[in-house]
Amino acid sequence: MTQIFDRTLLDKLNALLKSIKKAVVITHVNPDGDAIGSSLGWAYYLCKNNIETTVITPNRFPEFLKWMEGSNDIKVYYDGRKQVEQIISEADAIFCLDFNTLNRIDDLGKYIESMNKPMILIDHHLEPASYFYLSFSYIPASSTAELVYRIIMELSGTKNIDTSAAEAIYAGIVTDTGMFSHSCANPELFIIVANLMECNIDKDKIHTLIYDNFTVDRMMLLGYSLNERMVVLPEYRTAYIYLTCVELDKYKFQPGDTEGFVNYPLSIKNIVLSAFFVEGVNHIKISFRSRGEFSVNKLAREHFNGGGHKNASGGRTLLTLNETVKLFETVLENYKDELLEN
Ligand SMILES: [Mn+2]
Repeated sequence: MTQIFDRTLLDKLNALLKSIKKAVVITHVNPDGDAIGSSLGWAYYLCKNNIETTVITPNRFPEFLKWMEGSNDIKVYYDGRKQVEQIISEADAIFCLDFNTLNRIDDLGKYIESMNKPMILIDHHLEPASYFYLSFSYIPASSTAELVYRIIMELSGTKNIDTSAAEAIYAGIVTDTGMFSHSCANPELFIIVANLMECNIDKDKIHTLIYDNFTVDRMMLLGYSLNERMVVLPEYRTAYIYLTCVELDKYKFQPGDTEGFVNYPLSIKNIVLSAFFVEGVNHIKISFRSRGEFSVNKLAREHFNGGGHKNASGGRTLLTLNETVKLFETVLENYKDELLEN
C-alpha cells in the first residue's frame, strides 16, 4: 500500500499520542456518514492507546448513523454547550475530522480557537487551513475514514482494528463514495475494503442500516421533492430541488431526512450539475453535486459561501429561498460553456 503521509509527520503524531491522556474528536456541522464513521474509528484507536476520548458534533446527526458502536456516547455541542466546553477544556489535543477550517463548525470553532490547544487535522477537503499543529490532509482520498484506516495501519498495523471500528470506517467509505459510485478510482481503496471485510464486518447489514431505513414520511418527502419541487434546465445540463420549512414540517422532517436527495437529479440523462436548496432557521442550506470535470467546489466558493470537493460541495446564503434559487439560475450563465463541454 502506498504511504501517503511522510514518516516525520507520522512520527510526530505517534509522539503526541504517547504524551496525551485526554482527547476530543470533532466533526463538522450536519455530520454525515464519513464524519461519524471516521470519528468513531479514530476515537476507537485513541482509546486503544489509553487516551480517554470524546467524539463531539456541533449539532445532531441523523438516525441512520446511530447504530455504530460509540454513537450513543457522542456529545452534541448545541444540546449542552457547558458540558462540551468542559470536556474540551480538559483535553490535551483536539482532532478535527472531515472538515478543514474552523468556520465549518460555527460557534464551536470560536470556542476551540480560544483554547489554544494542539489541533490535528485528518481530512480530504480542498484547501485546508494552515493553523493545524499536524495536518493529515489528502484530497484524493475517498473519505476521511479511508485516511483514518491508513494512519492506523501506518502507526501500528491493522491488528488494532476490531469489528466495530471496521464497521464505522466502512460506513464512512461507503457513504462518501455513494456506494462506490464516485471518488473511489484508487484500486488501493478496494484493498482497504477487503481488509475491513477480513475484520468480520457485515457489509449487507451496514447497507441496510444506512440506506433501507426511511420513515414513510421521508419517502413521501422524497417523492414530493422529485414530483413537485424539481426544476430541470436542460440548456445548462442542470437540475435542482428546493424545499421550504413548511414543506419539511408537513413531512415531519428529522435531521438527515433529505440526505442524498441532491443525488437524484444526477440520474437524469445528460444532467451534470445538481443542486438542492433547503430553507433553514436563518439561512438557506445548499448541496451541490456534479459529474465529470465540472467543479461545484468552485461554484460554491465563488457564489455560495461554501466549498468542499470538486464533485460534491455545500454552501449557504442569507437570502430568501426564492432569491437564492434566482441567484443560482443567474450565475449558471457564467458556467454555461463548462457545463456544456463537460
Ligand atoms: Mn468526507
